[in-house]
Amino acid sequence: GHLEEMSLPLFFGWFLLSSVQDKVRCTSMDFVKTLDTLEAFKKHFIDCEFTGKAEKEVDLEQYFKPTEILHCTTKFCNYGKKDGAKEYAVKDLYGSVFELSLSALFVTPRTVGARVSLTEEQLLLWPADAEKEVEASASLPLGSRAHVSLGCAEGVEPVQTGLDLLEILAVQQGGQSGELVEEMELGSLTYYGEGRWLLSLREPICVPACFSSFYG
Ligand code: 2AM
Repeated sequence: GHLEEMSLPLFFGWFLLSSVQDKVRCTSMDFVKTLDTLEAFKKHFIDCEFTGKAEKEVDLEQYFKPTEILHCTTKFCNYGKKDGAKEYAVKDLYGSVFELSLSALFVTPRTVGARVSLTEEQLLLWPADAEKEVEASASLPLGSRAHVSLGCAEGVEPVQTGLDLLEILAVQQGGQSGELVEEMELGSLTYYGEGRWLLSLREPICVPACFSSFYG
């Protein structure tokens, strides 16, 4: 009945503990600020029409609206309406704290996010169809979509962050290596065309995160 359906959350995921949220926000803000100062970024920025207005300068800090609760979605259930929501049986690990490894930061004209590299144990919580929902990424390894959404441009839905990551990984897998733009303090910055940038972190950022759910 109606009540039963309501007992499923909007989504399950790993929620970054509040003690590390600020650190991750600061790191990504620094990255975005640095990107904004690079000549290569300004050049491509105009090419790809980040804003739709080629001439206009953009302040990336203003451009992306920050995500409220930093987390890595595992299963999007949509209160039970999503396929497989009921079968997502994860009760025994509910409330456990895991250590997530953030291995890259990425920016596109739509979103900014952090890639999460999942361990074997964490992959047990990863839905088998997460990558298959997107045609271009169907052959990517399980867990490729795992990310923490850090911000979205005005009018962009949060689901877009994972789709943007999958697009970048599909370009990588397709044998296009991207254009190495710069060795930065945090790692190497690569441009994948169409306004897509990925900073591969030299040292992954490890953050504790609680496996739980969000009802909203
Ligand atoms: P996110 O994982 O990139 O942040 C509520 O909207 C949360 O569920 C957000 O965290 C959002 O994106 C995620 N989400 C929304 N729709 C989704 C979908 N169709 N598939 C997977 N995750 C989704």
